[in-house]
Amino acid sequence: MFTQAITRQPCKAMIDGISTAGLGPPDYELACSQHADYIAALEACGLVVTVLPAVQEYPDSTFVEDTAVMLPGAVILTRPGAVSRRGEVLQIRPTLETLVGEISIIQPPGTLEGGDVMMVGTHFYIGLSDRTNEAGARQMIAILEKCGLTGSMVALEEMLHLKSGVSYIESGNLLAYGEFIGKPEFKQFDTLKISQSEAYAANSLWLNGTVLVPQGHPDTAIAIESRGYTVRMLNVSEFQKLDGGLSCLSLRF
Ligand code: CIR
Repeated sequence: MFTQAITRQPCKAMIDGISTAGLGPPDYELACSQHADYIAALEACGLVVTVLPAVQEYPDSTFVEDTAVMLPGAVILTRPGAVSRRGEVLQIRPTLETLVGEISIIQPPGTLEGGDVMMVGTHFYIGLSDRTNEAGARQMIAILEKCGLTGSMVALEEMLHLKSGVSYIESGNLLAYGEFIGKPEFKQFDTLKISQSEAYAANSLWLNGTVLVPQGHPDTAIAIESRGYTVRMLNVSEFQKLDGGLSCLSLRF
């Protein structure tokens, strides 16, 4: 169960965020209103939400998930592969220091972004992507092992982050899209296959029994509901324009 989350308000500079989506620039005002709905959804799932102020210097800073990995009683500060995002880690560090005991930091030449990390109980899958390299993943696995946890690497070919295409929704259930369908690393899960037309919903978010699903992906919502979950749809269109999904907008612990 999650009890807390950290989010960061979008900044006006988000229109300059990194994007490959081809959906046009985000609307800042609409993004703020969608962000407020997102916070309300986290609260409705029982989380106490810390909302950090916008940081204009970092257009992508609302995607706090990439800056840290939350472990039980500890946190790993990342070193984003996207150079323009590295300073976001310093911005969030003081908040994490007040909330969590032990802090570890990914060191050069390692790179790691939280979007590449998927937690399944005490095991962490780490995607090797354009943003997370093997040196970063190795460092993370060493930190996990010191905490009595485990990690393993999963190579990515197509997606931005591991969790752009795969989400663990607890109880053995996994959402998977594209290159992740049928991956041997995930064969022990009961996989719910996400179709091309609903690819963006592969990044859905389990929160204490409820699954947040991006609005406009009805087949995914129905499939998740049929497995006994409560589904809550959220419109995050302005974040999708920057390649960001539901998980990217918070750190949960
Ligand atoms: C980026 O390219 O870094 C941002 N525009 C989107 C980050 C999305 N984060 C995530 O999937 N965890």
